[in-house]
Amino acid sequence: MSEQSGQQVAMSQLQAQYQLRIDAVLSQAIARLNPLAPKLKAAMEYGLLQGGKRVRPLLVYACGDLFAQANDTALDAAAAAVECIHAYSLIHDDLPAMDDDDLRRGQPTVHKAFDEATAIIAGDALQALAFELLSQTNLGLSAERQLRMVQELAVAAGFHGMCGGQALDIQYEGQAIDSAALEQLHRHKTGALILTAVRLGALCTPDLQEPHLSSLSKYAQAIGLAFQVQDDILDITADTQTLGKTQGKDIMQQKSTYPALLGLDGARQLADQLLDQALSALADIPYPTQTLEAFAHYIVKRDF
Ligand code: GRG
Repeated sequence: MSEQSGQQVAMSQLQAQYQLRIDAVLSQAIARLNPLAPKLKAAMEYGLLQGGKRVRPLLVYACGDLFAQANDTALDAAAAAVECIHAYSLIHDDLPAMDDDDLRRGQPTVHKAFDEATAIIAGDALQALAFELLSQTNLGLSAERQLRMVQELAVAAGFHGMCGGQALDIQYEGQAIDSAALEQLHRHKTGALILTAVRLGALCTPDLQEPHLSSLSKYAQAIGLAFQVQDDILDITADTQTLGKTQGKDIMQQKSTYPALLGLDGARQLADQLLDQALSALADIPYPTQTLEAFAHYIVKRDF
């Protein structure tokens, strides 16, 4: 087996391990909800637990596991909180008022499987659940550290992060924008939550050193943008069944994308440059970063 395929096997085993771990944590969080509103609970469970690559929780775990003193209870809470925000964003993004999509993760979207009102409330409740999980008092971190984490997640999810990016996406629909505007959009819409996943994972280590957090943030910013560049490429090159969501949606909605701006080869080159940036940021960290390196490769080479 070549060194690279050996790394890929190790990476997929680790991914499977982290996926089982986050799925168990998320299932418990849903199971703990009382039966007051069974339809809402079912819609939350459907939006949260019906597949998904779990990229963001995997980043939380991989960053936490870099450091020997990472707190596992806090890592589970942070990973679950980030995934709840992500699941809420997908449910709302698929609504008729936004992307109006019928398919997500190979299944009917939440508003199709349930109804629009339930999908809106399920998204809202998942967002609240994220903060409920991250603000639990038994995580074993100092109150100051935990407050910092709650605040980072709030900023990443809100106006200065994902919601701001979503607003830009809607604003730019049908317009040709330049690469600076496209980058700004994606650094908010998808990049902010990926950055926060990495930072929260690292912040689960009580004596984390700020220079290490800063290098990890550079890594996260590079893979966050690379994730989106690859998403744009896959919207053209992959099929609906492989993607589990409607292929060609960007073109249909006249969205600016990296392949539209740079051509497919130009977009692939950009993804490779971002991969290099991510890898060089890791070089500054004096811990074994193989998992994060493999993860950066996966983000750029993934096919769904
Ligand atoms: C509704 C406030 C609000 C925000 C929505 C993230 C987002 C903002 C919309 C998603 C639209 C989209 C398709 C963005 C492209 C990149 C992306 C986030 C893809 C979906 O994430 P994956 O690939 O999904 O990690 P899975 O299903 O694997 O969890």
